[in-house]
Amino acid sequence: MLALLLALVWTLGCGGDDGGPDYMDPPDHHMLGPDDCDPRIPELTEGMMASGQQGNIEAELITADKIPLGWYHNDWIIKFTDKASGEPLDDLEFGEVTPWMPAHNHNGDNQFPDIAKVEGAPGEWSFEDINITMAGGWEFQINIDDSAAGPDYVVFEVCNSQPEPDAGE
Ligand SMILES: [Cu+2]
Repeated sequence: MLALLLALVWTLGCGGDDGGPDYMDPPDHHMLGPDDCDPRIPELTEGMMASGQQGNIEAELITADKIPLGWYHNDWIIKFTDKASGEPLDDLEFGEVTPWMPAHNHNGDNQFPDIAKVEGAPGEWSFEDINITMAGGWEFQINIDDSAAGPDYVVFEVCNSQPEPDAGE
């Protein structure tokens, strides 16, 4: 019964074609599973880099509690540096920060990670409870600003290729 309910919520929660790139759209929404990430979307790895779209800030995944990416709760530590100077960024301001599934245009059930500076680790920030609610391709979108480096928009593209855990797990 729970599985049926979840399937219903799932169906309602994920819209149809968003007009995005074709490879983002799985052929059948109900067939999402381990094989549905486009091969261009990488698995999560330590040391994975993401460059801000405005060229001001670089980000590196230092570590994560689940590698590869897993369902629901994920904790990451990311190091941010000024792309021009290479200096670690310890005084960042964060705008919207969210996991996002481009194929269906949804976030992780409106749950957003808790962000904190990692004490004693230059440029490193922790993101707790990144909520990954489906298998498939995800973005971790970070809107960010730094008084020296400038504003930027950093996106980590990652695949959730794991099978869904049983309810209650
Ligand atoms: Cu989805």
